[in-house]
Amino acid sequence: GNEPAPFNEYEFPLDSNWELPRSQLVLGATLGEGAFGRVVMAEVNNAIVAVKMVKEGHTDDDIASLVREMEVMKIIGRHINIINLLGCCSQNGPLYVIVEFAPYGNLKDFLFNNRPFGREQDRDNLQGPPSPPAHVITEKDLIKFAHQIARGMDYLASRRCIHRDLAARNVLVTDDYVLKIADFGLARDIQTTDYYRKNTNGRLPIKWMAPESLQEKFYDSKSDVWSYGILLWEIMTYGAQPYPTINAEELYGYLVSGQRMEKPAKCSMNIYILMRQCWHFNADDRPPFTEIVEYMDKLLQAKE
Ligand code: ACK
Repeated sequence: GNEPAPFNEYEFPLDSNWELPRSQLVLGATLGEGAFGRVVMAEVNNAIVAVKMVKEGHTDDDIASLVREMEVMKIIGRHINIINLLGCCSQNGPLYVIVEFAPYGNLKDFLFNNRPFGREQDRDNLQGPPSPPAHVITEKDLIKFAHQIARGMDYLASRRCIHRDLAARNVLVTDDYVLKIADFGLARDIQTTDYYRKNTNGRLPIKWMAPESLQEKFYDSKSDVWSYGILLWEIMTYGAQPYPTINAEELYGYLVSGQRMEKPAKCSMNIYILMRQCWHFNADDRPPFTEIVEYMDKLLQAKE
């Protein structure tokens, strides 16, 4: 029927490696909501954490994908540049998946809100004049950001994890400018996802997709490398909107014809060369994340 599901409708096997007592968890403000899930801030033993849960009106599939996401996180293991699993509450109540909290939110908004130049031209719903940036982000910081994301992706690729939606909106910012890739454990049902529909911010996720993903729904680490190239472009523009003049229907033709985004004004040629390598039409010609990490190591050493 349409009755809301009672919260102990589901039973999960107890995993004592990860289970935390519910009584230790104090739930706080909602950080955000997705299509099927909600992320809430919480406190456990004086530490701030983020808790993922399903929303009211969820389906059995929503529960199943949250469980799968948690199991993927357990299997992948820890790395500094990913949002790590901390524990769960799975018994006698709603499923809570407890992960690291990122106090500065997503990278796109973080870069945009701390632009050292105009924040007027590109904002969707800017109200009033922007306040001065709270953080000073230098060009070297931008390269360090790109480096950290490459290291996180190299780790995920080594664990056979394909992200499928790598973008600045899915990278979170924590203390000391440590970046963490989020949502890598999300089961993405590519067949049923309508990539041509705008997301809640009015953005088209297709602009991060490799040509083979657009055309054949094919994803592997090399399609993640393509998306990494778009993410590099987002970083070097402090959170601009990729291909602002191209609509969804035109994008594939634009890429097939060999056209690519131009070098952003504040981007060094070394970084632009890397972007262009990530955007090779032929996936085999794109560098693996291991090589991207080495390339960035050298760039940073040269800046010492
Ligand atoms: O883009 P945001 O500001 O950052 O809005 C989304 C929202 O919750 C739904 O995913 C935010 N969010 C997700 N995971 C975390 C986390 N671990 N720490 C802080 N915020 C998070 C995300």
